[in-house]
Amino acid sequence: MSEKGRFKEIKEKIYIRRPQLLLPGMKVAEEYPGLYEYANFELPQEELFLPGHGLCASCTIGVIARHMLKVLGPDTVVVNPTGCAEVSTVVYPRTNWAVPWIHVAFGNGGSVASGIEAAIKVLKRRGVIDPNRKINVVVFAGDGGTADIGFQALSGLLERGHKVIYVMYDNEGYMNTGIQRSGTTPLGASTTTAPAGRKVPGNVTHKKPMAAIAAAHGIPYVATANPAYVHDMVYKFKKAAEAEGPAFLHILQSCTPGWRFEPKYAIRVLELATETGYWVNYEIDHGEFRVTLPVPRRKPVKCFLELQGRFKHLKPEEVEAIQAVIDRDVEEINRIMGKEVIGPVDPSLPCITPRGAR
Ligand SMILES: Cc1ncc(C[n+]2csc(CCOP(=O)(O)OP(=O)(O)O)c2C)c(N)n1
Ligand code: SF4
Ligand SMILES: [Mg+2]
Repeated sequence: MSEKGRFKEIKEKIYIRRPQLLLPGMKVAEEYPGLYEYANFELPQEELFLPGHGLCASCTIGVIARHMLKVLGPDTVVVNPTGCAEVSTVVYPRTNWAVPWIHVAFGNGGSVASGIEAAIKVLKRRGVIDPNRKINVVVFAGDGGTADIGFQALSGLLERGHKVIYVMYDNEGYMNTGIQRSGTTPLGASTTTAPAGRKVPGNVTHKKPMAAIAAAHGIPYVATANPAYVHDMVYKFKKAAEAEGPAFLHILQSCTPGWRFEPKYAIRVLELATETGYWVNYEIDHGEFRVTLPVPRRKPVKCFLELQGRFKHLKPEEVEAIQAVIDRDVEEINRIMGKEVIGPVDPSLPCITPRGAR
């Protein structure tokens, strides 16, 4: 990356090399014209993620959980390490999950899900459960519970090949405990443990590329998703459920108090993440890489950053440095795809596209 402003000043002290976003030698998928036809199925009316939860106004964890269960259905066991999703949905004696649900510690989601999947297999073999019954086992975990403390449990699950869908909802920090930095907090974001100050421009590390790390385990299905694009996200839940082994979904999730935007912008800010190329929606299906939401012309990343209080302290040259990181990621993706799937920055695009104008 091009280090500028305070990023440059602290370079000697802090490790800020950008990690690999994608795997070297990644194979590009054949064109798949049926992509959206595949996702064009009726979602059931039935709600399995029930209203009445305690998530903040406009928290997009609810959008993810609700659609996940609409696709996976009632025969789903949810393993939920502690985090916002857990503390806000299961306050004794009530629950918002109309499916079997188990609370686990902060770091052991992968291990508990592995055990449940293995137990279901044994019970099927012994005839206690109908062997033809399809039961989904899902880990629904935050970025802290996945990229940090839950990392080894996740890696074990992936290397052993358990048929588990691992959903990491990524609000880019430990939000439930007061907005601490995590391994997926982006460069330049101010958090309570990576505060912006006169010398330090907020977080000085790059976002851990969890999808690439999961894909490096050689599992059948990996994807990134964004709840502002529900159609794409739903398609990926379906693909994950159909995978013959582990599936890992890295889903960006906007957090009102952690990212500091007005609640009405919860979906807007997620749209801007994709429209600016900050977040690229892709899948790695049996090792084949495909961008599922191409962006012909990009908005400048400042559109995404400006909407959020956690980036308010950044100087123009630091915003430029973040833009340079994104430009390089986009270049890498286009190089692997062998064509331009994410277009150049077009400064004439308005940051906020009026509703109905797209
Ligand atoms: C071993 C351990 N350390 C710390 C905690 C306190 N704790 C609970 S949830 C959490 C952060 C969760 O972050 P994340 O997984 O990103 O979920 P989010 O709150 O952002 O939804 C922490 C630090 C804990 N429960 N267990
Ligand atoms: S703190 Fe953030 S992630 Fe947690 S419930 Fe509120 S909006 Fe959702
Ligand atoms: Mg988090």
